Amino acid sequence: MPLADYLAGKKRQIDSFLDKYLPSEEDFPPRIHKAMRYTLFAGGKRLRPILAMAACEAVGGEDEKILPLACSLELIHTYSLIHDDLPAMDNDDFRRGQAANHKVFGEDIAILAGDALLTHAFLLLSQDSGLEPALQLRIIREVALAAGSGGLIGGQVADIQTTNRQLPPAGDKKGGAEILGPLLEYIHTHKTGAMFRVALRMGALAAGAGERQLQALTSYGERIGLAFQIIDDILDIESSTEEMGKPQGSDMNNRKLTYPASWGMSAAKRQARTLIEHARQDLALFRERAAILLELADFILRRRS
Ligand code: GRG
Repeated sequence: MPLADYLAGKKRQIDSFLDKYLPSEEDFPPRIHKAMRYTLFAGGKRLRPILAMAACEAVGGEDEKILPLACSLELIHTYSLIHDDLPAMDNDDFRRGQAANHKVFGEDIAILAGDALLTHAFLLLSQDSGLEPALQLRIIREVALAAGSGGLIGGQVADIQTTNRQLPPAGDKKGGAEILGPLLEYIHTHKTGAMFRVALRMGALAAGAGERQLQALTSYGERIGLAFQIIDDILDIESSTEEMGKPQGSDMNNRKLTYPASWGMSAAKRQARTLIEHARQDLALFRERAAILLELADFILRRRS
């Protein structure tokens, strides 16, 4: 099946599940439910749940069985986007092609909409999934760790703390590279990578993966997660330089610590290509069952949005 059809089919399944699962816009108090749905159904790619389902298939599991668990990742991801756009964080006015949540509902409701999506994620994770309870508990713990201060939130904090800070340039003989390299890697592997990593592990664990399979999918998840973020930074710069009067990407304007800003565009592109190549190699043991994950790795490298 062509990847575009696979992605569209999975997105339909995920959207339909989330639509049935979330409180309706009319449920009291309607404003919070409208705000939660506003950003959730604004057209995200649904990559994290799709990766969880594809990992489950690669190990030989039935991906539909983990649909609810996988959807919890989209709730967490959407909460992080809503909070990231707030004036106290990245202060972005647009998200997913429409006005940011706080621009429509106000900062107070946007904060609460993010909080509610995060809370609903764990409600969903704790529903009876048909998995062995100890296994489900392990998955819930892994998601909590990935979303918490040792994962997504930790990465966001390091990102905030380095934004607009004077850091030594990468070529600095007094240790620019030594400071920048680990910091950059920490931000990327945590802010973006942690949710990709746990998506792959969730799918693998739910399908009963053995240790070698689990390690291979973990490594694949870490590599595509890092590549995804590098590509995101490259796209941010490229999309802005294409626009008149906007000479640099918003991350550059905010002086964010990114690969292209620190190492240059060509090195960043090379790095992303190498990561995807290695991620593809991680999949060798799954043979033909890895077809979709192989295509997803290429998709991450090729993506334009
Ligand atoms: C506020 C705790 C907290 C974390 C924020 C997600 C995040 C961390 C920041 C968003 C800023 C950003 C642009 C990060 C780059 C990587 C990323 C997460 C991009 C958006 O993910 P996509 O492309 O988005 O999967 P869609 O809309 O398709 O779901």
